[in-house]
Amino acid sequence: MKVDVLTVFPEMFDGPMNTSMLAIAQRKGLFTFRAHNLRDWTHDRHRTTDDEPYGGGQGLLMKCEPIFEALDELESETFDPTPATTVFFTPVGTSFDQDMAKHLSALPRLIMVCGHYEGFDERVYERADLRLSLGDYVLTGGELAAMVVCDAVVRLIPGVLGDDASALDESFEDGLLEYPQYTRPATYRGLEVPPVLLSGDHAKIRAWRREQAVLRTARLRPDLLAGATLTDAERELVSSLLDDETTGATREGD
Ligand code: JFH
Repeated sequence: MKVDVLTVFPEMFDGPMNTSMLAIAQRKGLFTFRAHNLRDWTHDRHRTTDDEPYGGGQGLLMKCEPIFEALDELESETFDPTPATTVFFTPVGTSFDQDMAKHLSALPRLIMVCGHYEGFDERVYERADLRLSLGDYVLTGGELAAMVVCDAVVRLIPGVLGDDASALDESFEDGLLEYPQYTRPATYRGLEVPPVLLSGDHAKIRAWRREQAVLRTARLRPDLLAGATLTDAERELVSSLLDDETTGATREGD
């Protein structure tokens, strides 16, 4: 996968893109990343990328011209006929999630456009295949969102992790949260690892993990239960947990 980013702060990408998994993916040749300075597509002495909004109002907007010209150039690169998917980051875009990460990880080439100030002149969206947001909060620009999306997408490219990340993730995709996990030591500051995990009884461990995943989802993310497939016994377990919590009772082991 090739990722090109357009930004007025290309240096923001240096740390994340050259660290850990994203660096390894590039070294393995599974992922190519380039950050381009939008100011390289300006023509004035001050290399202006922003201007005041027509009709008045607070703040500045990203101008059309540098963005259109940069996209003209990147999309027409003759050494790379791979069609690009152009993504704009904006607080009013579709919320990024794991399904979108999977969708993007299968694409050959992404161009991500990061704005600053109060966002873009509306006409830039003529060039958008996708408008993405991370969630319902306002960042100062699209750069951090682009890095989050790169991170989530690149780990799904086959060969990037030791294991196939998407295969590994799928084993958890029963609509529930993950079960709790522990590593050595077995006792730390009086905190014990659940004895079943030390028992060596793999059937019992599997059953315990499933039960924990159900309980934890009911407690922390009850909204997810609607989309999960539970047995009748598991539904019982969930409703008894909810009953306990309204009466203030606790279950042994909680
Ligand atoms: C971005 C910014 C818009 C104006 C609320 C009411 C008025 C500041 C480019 C993504 C997520 C972003 C994001 C993405 C790209 C840009 C700053 C935009 C307004 C805000 C103010 C500029 C922000 N998930 N959050 N933020 N900005 N709006």
